[in-house]
Amino acid sequence: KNRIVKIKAKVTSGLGEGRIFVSLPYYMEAFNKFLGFQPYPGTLNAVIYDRISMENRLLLDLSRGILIPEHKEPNRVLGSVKAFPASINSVSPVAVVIPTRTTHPKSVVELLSPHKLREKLELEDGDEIEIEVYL
Ligand code: FMN
Repeated sequence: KNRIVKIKAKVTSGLGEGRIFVSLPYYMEAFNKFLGFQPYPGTLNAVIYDRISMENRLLLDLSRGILIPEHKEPNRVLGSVKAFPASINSVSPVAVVIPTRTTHPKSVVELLSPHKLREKLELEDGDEIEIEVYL
C-alpha cells in the first residue's frame, strides 16, 4: 500500500552538525544510491508542535522506510539512517532522515533535498511547512 502521512512543523535552526554528517563521503554516496539524489550538504530542521503530526511522526518508527546501513570506519562508526521519500510544500525530491544516533528528540524532523530548501521555499525560522511522507 502506498500511504501518505502529513506532518506539519516549524522551521528551526540546528547546531549545524547535520551538515557535517551529510557531507561525509559515505553518506553522500549512500544517499545517491538509496534516495536517488545528491543532497545539498545540510539538513533542514523543523519542530513538530501538534499532536496529530506527532502521531504521524511516530508512525515512521513503525514503518520500514529505506534503510541506509551503518558504516564502520577504523576509528568510528557512522550510524544507520532510516529515510522516507517526501515533499515539502509540494517541492520534491525531499527525504525525511532519521539517524539511529541523534541528539534530537522525535519532535525534530531532519530533511534532505538536492535543493537548498531554505532558499527554494524562502523559509525562515518559525515558518510552518507541510511535509508529505511516502510510507
Ligand atoms: N550522530 C552521531 O553521533 N553519529 C552518527 O553516525 C550520525 N549520523 C548521522 C547521519 C545523518 C545523515 C545525519 C543527518 C545525522 C547524523 N548524526 C549522527 C546526528 C547528528 O549528530 C545530530 O543529531 C544532528 O544531525 C544534529 O545536527 P543539527 O544540530 O545540525 O540539527
